[in-house]
Amino acid sequence: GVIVDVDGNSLIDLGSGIAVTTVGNAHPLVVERVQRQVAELTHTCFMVTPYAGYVEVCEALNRLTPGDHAKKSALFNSGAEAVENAVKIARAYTKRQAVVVFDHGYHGRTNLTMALTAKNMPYKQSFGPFAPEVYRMPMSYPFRDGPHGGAEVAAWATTKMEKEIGGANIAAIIIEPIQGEGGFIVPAPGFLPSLKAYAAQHGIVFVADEIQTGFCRTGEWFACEHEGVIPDMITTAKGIAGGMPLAAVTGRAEIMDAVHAGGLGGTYGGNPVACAAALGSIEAMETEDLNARALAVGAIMRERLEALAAAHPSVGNIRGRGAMMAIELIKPGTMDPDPDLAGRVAKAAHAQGVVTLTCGTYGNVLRFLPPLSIPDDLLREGLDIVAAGFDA
Ligand code: PLZ
Repeated sequence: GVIVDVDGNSLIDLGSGIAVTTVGNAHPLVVERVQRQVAELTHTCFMVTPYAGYVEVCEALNRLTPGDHAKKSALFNSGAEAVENAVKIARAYTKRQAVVVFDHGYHGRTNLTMALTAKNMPYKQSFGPFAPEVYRMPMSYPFRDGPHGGAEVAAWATTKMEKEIGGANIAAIIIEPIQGEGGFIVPAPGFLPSLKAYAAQHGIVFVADEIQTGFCRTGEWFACEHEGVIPDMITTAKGIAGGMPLAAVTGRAEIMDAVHAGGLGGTYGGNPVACAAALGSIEAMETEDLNARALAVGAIMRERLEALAAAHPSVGNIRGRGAMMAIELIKPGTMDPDPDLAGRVAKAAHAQGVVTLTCGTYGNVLRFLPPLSIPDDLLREGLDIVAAGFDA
């Protein structure tokens, strides 16, 4: 929970390296497995000479992801690479090309994932042209939508899909169950299940991008479980491996098997050391019941953030689930975003020893995603320092 910088300053970590160190930095179970693995074997390409660690991570993913259908997994190096591969697999399976994404969505910085990502600056500006056959639909954003239910907003999106693309041409619908970089936007209840139902009706692969929300962050293994949604495919990364680079695509076996042999891969994907770290992280999550811990961390954050909102009308909205909480800042009495205030508070908190992250399409959201190993008193201290930043 504490980062010490080169000058010896201690910083309370409320960002986890962008949702990565969920089990904490250098968790003993991760360190022990990584050290053992690195002394034994650092690399052999899985496509040439397979090894047990890769298979064990895939088995864990198939077991932990929602749904009891037959599943298969493939491992990659980064979240963006996992999302790219999810698109490749969905296209091969459906023999269709169109990919649907949403306003405020974030899926990575490679060429295809830039196209999937909504926000121009800083992710896309000057970097085009972007990949074709990507269609962006309205997202349920309760704070800014007004009083529209999830099913109603989903109907706007599915009608637009039907009219502008045609359901029979859509390979995949890709959505973050809670949007990350886009502003920790939790869609209204019913939005995700309605999209999933539309996908099922039209033979579209429903892909949950759980790269930021996954692995106990929200108090469930995966955020789509809060609404009982079972995705056809799920992308994971970040929290999966306690800080080592690893990502995965897990999907229905018949979808994953649609790709020809040799069609997916890469030199390093599922590197043995990263797999050892993942097995250690997953063991920590299971033995320490980190889903329960995420809910406890979330309750502390919500209480502190509610007190903050009561004192500061610039806090327009508190939202999130479990240990993934955010506040959206506005100019009091309006709905106008206040990115300047978000930046100033983040800077003040940093100067006083707390790492926070900003996010949001309008840059006006402060997000809190501490490591789940953070002690309660340190978390409270960190949030008090953030509150002092508002007072200042
Ligand atoms: N999908 C939902 O959150 C990564 C990146 C921040 P990579 N988000 C943090 C930045 O400024 O680059 C992310 C995500 C979701 C995909 C990705 C991409 O994962 O491992 O960064 O490629």
